[in-house]
Order: sequence, then structure tokens, then C-alpha cells
Amino acid sequence: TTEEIYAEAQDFLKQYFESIKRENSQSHLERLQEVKDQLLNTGTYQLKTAELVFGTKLAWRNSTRCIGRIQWKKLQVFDCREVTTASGMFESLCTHIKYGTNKGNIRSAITVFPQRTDGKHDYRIWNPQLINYAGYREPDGTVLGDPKSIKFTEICMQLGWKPARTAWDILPLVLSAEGKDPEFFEIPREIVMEVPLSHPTLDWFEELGLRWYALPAVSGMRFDCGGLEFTANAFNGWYMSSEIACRNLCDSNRYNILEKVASKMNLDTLTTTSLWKDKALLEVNVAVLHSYHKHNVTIVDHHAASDSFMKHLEIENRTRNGCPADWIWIVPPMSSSLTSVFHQEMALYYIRPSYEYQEYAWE
Ligand code: HEM
Ligand code: NRG
Repeated sequence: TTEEIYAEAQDFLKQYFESIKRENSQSHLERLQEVKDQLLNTGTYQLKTAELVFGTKLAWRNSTRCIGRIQWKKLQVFDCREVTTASGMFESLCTHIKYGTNKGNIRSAITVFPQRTDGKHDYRIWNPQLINYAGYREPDGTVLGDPKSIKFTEICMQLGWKPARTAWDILPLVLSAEGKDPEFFEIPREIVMEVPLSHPTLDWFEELGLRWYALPAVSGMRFDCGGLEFTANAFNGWYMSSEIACRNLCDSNRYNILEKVASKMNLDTLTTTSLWKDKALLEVNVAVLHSYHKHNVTIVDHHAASDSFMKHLEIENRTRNGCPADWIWIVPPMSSSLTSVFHQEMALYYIRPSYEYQEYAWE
């Protein structure tokens, strides 16, 4: 209801005017009245660009699961609220990919498309990330590519996408504007940066033919700000090495490469006691860090990320009397107790503006 939106708007604008040291100023009060008028006349209201910029950063700052938040003030915002078509969205997202990738010197960025109106004219990016590998279930039950993407890959093919059918096909962007049917767009190859994986000492590693993309760009979450819902947006920072090495490559329901790596290392895979999984996992992490460094692509290891987050907690305790954090997500998936965040108590609570999960666009 408009009352609920106004309450959220009030709360958000308070934070905004506080941030520019103009709380309860004339301009603050005028802005509140303006929002009230817009709500009465149109049932919704529009954020000023400066408010939108502030809101995207604050939502990042409030992302309980993000270990990279020391960076929260450094975010390039592409305000694409005037875009009205799927092809317009595609152009904007290509610009975002190029800006964020920056030839490997990754820059944090977010693109924001028009907000929800009545819920029947939503803008959506159907991809969970702007760049993801396709996944295909073969007749014999095995999977080619990334198992995580099987469902979305089928949707792309139903829309008419013709895949090359390799383990590393970049999925097209599937975009819908104003509640219309989705359209798919192949991302130009030349703007998708990838890193072939090799290992500093294990020469056979590169023959595994593994690779990953440079830009982690989450595109399925809803940005909630001032009572408004931005159903279509995409944000990126850079990778923490364990995201790729531990989860994407070694999860048993993802690329699942541990056995192959362990047997190449001549480890005893018949007993857990040899810790063959741990040893192989470590070398995959070494390979990811080595390869990204070699190709000058920004990446952070889990120790450095953990230390930076501890620093962030200290700053937030000093300047904001606290920082909401989800321990289970913040603590890295390997060598957990070797990282400082493992030994840190955290307080989990939820504040807005925020990035939230939303239903898949096809549901
Ligand atoms: C989650 C690191 C930038 C918002 C995460 C995760 C990591 C991470 C490791 C956990 C992901 C997982 O386990 O799947 C980083 C690093 C960044 C960065 C190193 C470098 C700058 C950003 C930016 C935003 C953001 C720019 C938004 C503006 C989030 C959110 C989540 C998250 C909302 C939770 C995602 C979910 O629940 O699936 N981040 N991040 N992060 N990050 Fe960041
Ligand atoms: N784990 C996912 C990416 C999730 C977000 N991670 C980031 N975000 N680093 C994966 O593809 O492995 N970010 O905005 O930098």
C-alpha cells in the first residue's frame, strides 16, 4: 500500500539526508512532501539519481553474506531507469560487462532498470549471473557443462538458442521488459573475459582444459530501496578464489573435478584418511590464484578477504555501531579456522535497503 511505501521512503530518506548531513533540513522536508504528493497522484514515486546511488551502496553495505564489503563505497552505478526495451537492456548490460571487466582490472558496478509498478509489468534479467556456463543433461544421465545451469539452459533452448554444446558455453542474456515475453541475446565473445587454468608447478594441470570467467555479476536478486522494488539489476565485484576453486569446480553437484585432480596427483583415493580431497582441493585453489594473477585478473584469496572483512567490522563498529553478518556465509569454504573471521562472533539481522532473493522469472 502507499502508506507502507511512504513509511519505507521516510526511513530511507532519513538515512540519505543523514549521509549528506542535511537531516531535517528544509530540503529533507521538501523532499518528503514531494514523495507524498507523487504517491498520492501516481501510487508510486521516483528516486533522485543521488538517492539511487546512495541506496545501491547502502544495500551492499547491508548484505549480510558478503565478505567484500570493505569496498562498499566504491561502486559505479549505471542508472538505466529510462530503458524500456529488452534490446535496450542488452545494450546497457554489455556496457556494464565491459566497464566491470576493464581488461581484468575489475571494477565494482551495478546497473538498475525500471522499478516494479503493479507487478504485471516487471523488468527482469532471467540469468542468475550475467556470465554463466550452460549445462546439459546427456541421454546417459551424465552432465556436460555446469550442472547448476541445466534448468536455465533448457529455457534458453526453448526460446530458440542454439548452443555449441561444449562444457564451457557462455549462456545468452534472457531479458524481459515491462512484463513482456523474454528475448535472448548472445553476449559478444570479445567482451567476455575468461581465464584458462594452469598450475605453477603441476604441469599437467592445464591439460585438464579448465577455465573460468573473470566477472562474477549477480543478476537475479531484487534491489529493495525506499519501499520500491527493482526487480531487474545486475551487480559485480571480483571473485574470491574459493568461490571458483572450492565451490564451482569441486562441489560434487558442480564441475566435480576432485577425483580427476587427485588421481593425476597419484593420491590414494580409496581411503578418506589420505586426505586426498583436501590435498587436491588445495592445488585447485593454487591453480585458480596463479592463473588469475598470470592473466592480470583481479581476485582475492580467502585469507586476504577475511582480513579485509575484519577491518571492515572494526570500521562499522566504530562508525555505525555494528555490522549485520551471516557467519555461515562469511566463513570461507576451506581452511575455515585458519581465517580470522572463523573466530569472530557476528550478529545476524536484516536492514534495508537490501538485495533480496526473488522468484525465478519463469516461475
Ligand atoms: C555474496 C565477495 C562485491 C553483494 C558474496 C560472497 C562472496 C562475496 C565470496 C559469497 C558468495 C557465495 O558464497 O556464493 C565479494 C567480493 C567483492 C564483492 C570479493 C569485491 C568487490 C559485491 C558487490 C555487491 C555484493 C559489488 C553488490 C553491490 C553481495 C550479495 C551477496 C554477496 C548481495 C549474497 C549473494 C547471495 O545470497 O547469493 N560476496 N563481493 N558483493 N555479495 Fe559480495
Ligand atoms: N559464488 C558465485 C558468485 C556470487 C557472488 N560473488 C561475488 N560477487 N564475488 C560464483 O559465481 O562463484 N561480487 O559481486 O563480486
